Amino acid sequence: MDQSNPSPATTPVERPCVLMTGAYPAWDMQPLEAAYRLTKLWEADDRDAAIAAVAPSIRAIATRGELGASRALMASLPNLEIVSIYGVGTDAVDLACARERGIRVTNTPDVLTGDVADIAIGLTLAMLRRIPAGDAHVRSGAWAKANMALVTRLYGKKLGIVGFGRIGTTVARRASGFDVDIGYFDIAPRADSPHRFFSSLTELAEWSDVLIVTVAGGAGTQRLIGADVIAALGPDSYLINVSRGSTVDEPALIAALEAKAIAGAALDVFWNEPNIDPRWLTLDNVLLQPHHASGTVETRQAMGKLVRDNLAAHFAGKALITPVV
Ligand code: 8YV
Repeated sequence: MDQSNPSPATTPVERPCVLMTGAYPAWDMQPLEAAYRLTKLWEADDRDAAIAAVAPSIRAIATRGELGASRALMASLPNLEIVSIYGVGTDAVDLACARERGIRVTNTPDVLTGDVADIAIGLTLAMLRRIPAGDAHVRSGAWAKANMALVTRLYGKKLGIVGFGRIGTTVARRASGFDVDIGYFDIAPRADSPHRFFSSLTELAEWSDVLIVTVAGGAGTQRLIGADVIAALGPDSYLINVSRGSTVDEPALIAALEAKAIAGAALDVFWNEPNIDPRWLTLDNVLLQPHHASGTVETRQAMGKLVRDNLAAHFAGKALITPVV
């Protein structure tokens, strides 16, 4: 057989160029390396120079929820076709810019809902029952000298949920097993929910012993949990945030915690992550997590697969699996 003219099937196909804003786990990086030519921004000493060197060839951005893709980044990539987010939040991607340019955007909804709801419940229990303080009490040897101070119970309490979408409704389902009263705030009541709807966030905060924030981040929810809502919670109530740091007025929350104007706050998300306000570290009535609500092996594997499947669908000319734009 004549080998001089390889058949089209054996002609190497040029791998599309993908810009990655941040690292994914090794189990994603390997298949991504195999399918695409990757530019890894986190490895670049000079980020702008690294982008400029490959800009015309980049057809996709693979990003993470908190890293997103700004208008400036997209503007520097003239042949960008798709932004695929490893995360459900789209707030860090300039969706208006994507729409203007016909750039597709995908995210990873559903696969992380259960984990985020789990951490909301976990943070609530850990905060009210002071589980980290109990651990410290045992480790420090303080237990031999005195019993730990008494804490407060979860069951029987009033639990308010801000944002009653996928994550909020799943938190409600989880919380139902803890014998709590559940209320929620959203733009409209949900006909399929037995729980009490509040059209006023301040009224929900006044009613709640624990207020769990699950609402999506973005311009529309920026500082939604403001000084008024925090004041309405009062000195015996707790705030739990698993949404975005941007949804809470941080200076107002820190001031309320310092003054013991609310009982405590458990937070997975912050402004300026991961370089958070140092005042958080000085407070004894907070429980801090490193934006890790979706950080289980199972969920991160599912998120990575969904990013890869969306990119593969796009480059195969097929329908996107979880399109945002
Ligand atoms: C992830 C998130 O922590 O889903 C989101 O919007 O912020 C998180 O699940 C993040 O995207 C992983 O980097």
